[in-house]
Order: sequence, then C-alpha cells, then structure tokens
Amino acid sequence: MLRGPAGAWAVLGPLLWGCGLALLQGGMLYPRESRSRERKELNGLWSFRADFSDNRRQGFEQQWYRAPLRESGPTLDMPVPSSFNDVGQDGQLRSFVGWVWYEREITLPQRWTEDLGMRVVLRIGSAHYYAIVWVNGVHVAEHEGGHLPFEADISKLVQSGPLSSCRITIAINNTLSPHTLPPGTILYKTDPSMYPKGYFVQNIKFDFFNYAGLHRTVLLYTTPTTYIDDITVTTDMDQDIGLVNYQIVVQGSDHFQLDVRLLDEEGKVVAKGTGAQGLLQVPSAHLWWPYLMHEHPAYLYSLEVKLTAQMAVGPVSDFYTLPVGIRTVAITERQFLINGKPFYFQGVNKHEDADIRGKGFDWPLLVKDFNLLRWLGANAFRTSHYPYAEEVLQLCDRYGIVVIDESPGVGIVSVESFSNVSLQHHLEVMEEMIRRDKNHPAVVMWSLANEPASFLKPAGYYFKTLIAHTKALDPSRPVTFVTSTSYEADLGAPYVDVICVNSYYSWYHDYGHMEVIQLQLATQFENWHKAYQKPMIQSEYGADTIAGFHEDPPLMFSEEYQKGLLEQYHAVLDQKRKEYVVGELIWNFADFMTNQSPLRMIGNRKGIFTRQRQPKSAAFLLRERYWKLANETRYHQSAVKSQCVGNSLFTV
Ligand code: BDP
Repeated sequence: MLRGPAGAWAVLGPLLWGCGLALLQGGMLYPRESRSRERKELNGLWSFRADFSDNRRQGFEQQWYRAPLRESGPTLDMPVPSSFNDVGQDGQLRSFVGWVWYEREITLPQRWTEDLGMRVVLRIGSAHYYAIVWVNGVHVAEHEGGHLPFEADISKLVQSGPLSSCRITIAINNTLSPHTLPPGTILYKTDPSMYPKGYFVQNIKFDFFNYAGLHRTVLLYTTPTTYIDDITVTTDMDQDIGLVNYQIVVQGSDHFQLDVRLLDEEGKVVAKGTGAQGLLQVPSAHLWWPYLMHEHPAYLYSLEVKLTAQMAVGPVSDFYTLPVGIRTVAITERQFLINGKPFYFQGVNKHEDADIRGKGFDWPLLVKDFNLLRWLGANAFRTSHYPYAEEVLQLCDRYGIVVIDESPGVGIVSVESFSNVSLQHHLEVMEEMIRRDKNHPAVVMWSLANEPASFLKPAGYYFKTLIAHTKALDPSRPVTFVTSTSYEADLGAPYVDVICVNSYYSWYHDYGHMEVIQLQLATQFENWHKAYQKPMIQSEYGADTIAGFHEDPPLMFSEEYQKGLLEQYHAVLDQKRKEYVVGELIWNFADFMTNQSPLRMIGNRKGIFTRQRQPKSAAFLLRERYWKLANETRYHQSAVKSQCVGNSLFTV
C-alpha cells in the first residue's frame, strides 16, 4: 500500500540508482549505416504490461525480466514508437503512474553473434521517464530522463554462446519528483470519506500531458570493436574561406589512423585532413543559411571519417559520415547574427504531440509539420519544452529551419527544484543534450528552461552555474532560458545572452480587453531592454481558440479573437524589431493534449493549427506576415522569389 514518503519511494522505485552518469562518458553519434556499420530497427509491436499492483513493484518482486513477460501474466500489444496512454480503451492505463514493462524477442543475424570483432549496441531513442533495460534477463542499462537517447554495448551478452533469439525487457517509470526534469510530485489523498485507501495522483506544473512509453526508435547497430565514438565540429569563416574544426574520439585502440574528407553537395572533395583533430579550409565556401535568407538555404557538406586500426586479427576500418553546415552565430546588444547578418526568428513553438500516438515519433506527422512550417514562411522554432527527436533536427538542418533547443527544464517552480540535487541533474541533462545535438547547424541557441520561478532566491546561483556549465560545454552558441518573471525580479536574467519573454496579455488577465495589449507589450520590451541591453525574443504569445468558433466582434476562444490578439502583438513587434527585438514565436504551432482541468477543453487550444494540423484563421494571418517579413529584407528577395515559384505559394 502506498502511503507518505515511503510510498512515494515505492512508486519511484530505484529512480536514483545509477543516475546515468557512467553513460555520460563517450559519444552519442546518431546511428548511421556505413560500410562498417549496420542497423536493425526494433520498432513495431512489443509485449506490454502496466504493473497495477498497490506498490507498483510486483514486476521487480517477481523478476518479470527473468522470463518471457507472457509467463508472468497477461500482456498487451503495444506499438513502438508511441506513448502507451492513448492507444487503448482503458482510462486507468491512460492516466497510469508507475512502472510499465515492455518486451521484444528478436532474432540476430548470425554474424552479429559470432564475429568477435563486431560491437553490438542497443540504443533507445527516448524512454519516458526512468528506464531499466535487461537483455536475456541481464541488466544492461539504466537511464534517467525522458527525452534523450541512451545505449548499452551488448556484444558480450549476445556473443557469449550460440543464440537463436534475444529478449529485450525495458521497465519504464513515468513518476516525476521535485528533482526530475520536468519536476512533479506525488500527492496522497488520505481522507477516507473521499478517497479509497492508497489513493494518489501525480501533480505537475507544466501544461502538457505527461505521455510515457518508448517514444522514439529502439534499435541495434554495429560497429567494429575499434570505432569512431564521437565527432565534434565547429565552424567559422575567414573572408570567403569556410573553417571546419573537427575533433574525433576513438575507442577500442590507441593505435589508429584517421582520414577525414569534406565533400560538397555534388560529392566533390573540397578539403582533407588526418588525425584526431584538425582544421579544414574550404575556399569559396557555401554557407548554411536559414530558410528564406538565401537562394540556396541549408547547404550541407559531408564530413567523411575513416578510421583504420591494426588489430591482432588484421586491419580494421570504421566509417562515419556527418552532415556539416558552415555557419557562424553571434549576438550584439540588439541583434542576433547568422553569418554576420541580422536574423529575425519568425516562427513557432511546437510540441511532440498528436492523436493516438501521443509523443510517439511518426514520419508522416513530421513531414506534414515541416511542410506546414515552410508554407507559413516560418524560419525557426523552439523545442518547447524538451529536446525533440534527432530526426526533427536533421530535417531542420536540411530545410534551414533554425532551432532554439530547449531542455526539459519546465515547471521548475518550487524551492526544492532549485536544490543541488536538481541542479546536478540539470547539469547532466545539458551534457547529454549538447553531446547529442552539438553538430546541428540548425541549432543556434540553448534554452535551459521554460518559465522557472526565477524570482526565488536560489534561482540566481542555479542559473549562473547552469549557464556557465553550458557555455563551458559549448562556447559556440548563445544560452538563454525563457522567462515569465518580471524584469525587476528575475535573478537568472543577468546571465543569459538573449532575453526570451513569454506574455499573455488580454488572455490570462484583462480578459477580452485587446485594447490594452499594445501598451502592456511596449512597456514589457522597454523595461527589459533598459535593464539589460540584450536582444529580446517574444518567445510565447497566443490565445486559446476552438476551430470553427466565430464571433464578431471578437470574443475569447473564437478564431476572430485569436487573430485580433495576434495583430495587436504584431503592431508592437513591428516597432521593436527595428530596435532590439530579434524574434517572435507564436504559442503554439498546433493544439496539444494537457492534463484535464476546467481551463482546458480537451487540451490546450492555442494552436494556429488544430491537433490534426488543419489551419485556423490565424494560420493565414501569420503566413501573410511571415512571407511579408521575409520579403522586406533585401537579401531575402531572390530566396523568396525562388521559394514562391517553387511552391507556387506566394505572388510577389
Ligand atoms: C505558458 C507556458 C506553456 C503553456 C502556455 C499556455 O510556457 O507551456 O502551454 O503558457 O498557458 O506560460 O497556453
């Protein structure tokens, strides 16, 4: 039975075992196929069971990982990738808190189990929130955090004897604590006249549904036992010469040779290097430009790395190819510069969210979203409020959609969540996130948090430390967090490079009074700028809108009100973007699921698209605005024209 703190521990289970620290050593390159590497996706149907026992620990007590899951009780078919919450008809499972168990039996190619020169790695793209992994009943990995990948080298296990199949068991716990990211609390309701014995709920301070499960691809991949473990690339320009700095980490041997070639989009070698680090020079380099900023945006080179090592068995080679965009990022007091030119973020905030699959990765949805972004003329988004799938960032690189990459630091509002335990975890999450996303040209800034209670006393030290650590890990990008605290009270703002402010004028106060927006918004910008002289982004603004509701004169929740509110914001943004405002990101790209509450009518409806990605009137308004903004700046002209002709979307 669950009661008090002991009960909370039982639900959390071994939430703090291991803490994933060991996993921070080493690289987290995206698993790509090459001449030396194979991959086998384990997506599809897995066996599944939620542990509904009172203490949620029956699975551990009965060691469900020791034998096929079906032997310890009934199982469900569960698709991967997907959240488990919305695929069934069971309301209890939808809101389940505690351990769920996933299992998949797979057959491995014979070579993988026999070739001792081969390394077999299990990679889990995202398991929300705490995961423990066994292969054939043997514990191989644990990971804390729901939005970043983790791996286990399972070579020894699968190569230890003749194996016809291999059983992967993953236990996942979606319980949040004040020290997880995002934080949450378990609340026990003990009044026996109102609640049954042991009744508890999970409280969260963020505005999206806490979907859980295996949200991204689970796969196996191979490398040779001496292998390219990590590559770090940073780029710069000297006149028209592109500079590509690279650093390569090799594991498995100290005696190796590294050959590096940089190829352009035609496959022509433009620079060569040798050794674990070096500087490649690319004369007349094609720069990576954001969408609509150049006639050939998002130019990507390929960095081909070849590792050769002499092993007892003979020579071994490993090959890995990394897409590279040459670009610079810098800021001044009033500007955000990409390749030395002022960049204006005209974009959206998103969520990983959709009907049925919840936060499960889905290619058709992703392609639809990128088509909508380009239709809108959006050139940027923020990964509100957690790191998105790697494939999302790859498409951003390819299409020139600029990204503010945000950590899962959302809902940090209690003093406990600013403690050293929380800070330590946040530091580790930033390490994992930067290790994963550092090579994406599309990522131009790190966001550490969304709307923390940055007025609380410990917030100053917390953000000072976190920002210093992030900058030490990656000196090449600006760092921010997104605030809704007032400029006078915010203790973290002194440390950020760009001030990102969320405000909901005439929505969460002054209901219906759009006439006050311009004054309030102008005051907001002026106060912040006077205090800090840093570039600013309106990182959220918006209004809930039920698609199909019409009211004229506009009333809250109607399409007209959303449009009217946006127009009031735009009037001020149009003045301030000539000064120091460097971007505007609408809340939100699409409607999304939240916890149930009288303030949410089946989720948050601030999308300019519905959850099914159909446009509300505001989408057309934004589209007109974004294309006009792109058109305004001279060096945009040819890009806009070619996009317009290509997409037949816009008449110049
Ligand atoms: C902002 C939050 C965002 C919410 C939004 C809203 O950053 O996560 O969804 O408010 O209330 O404060 O719609």
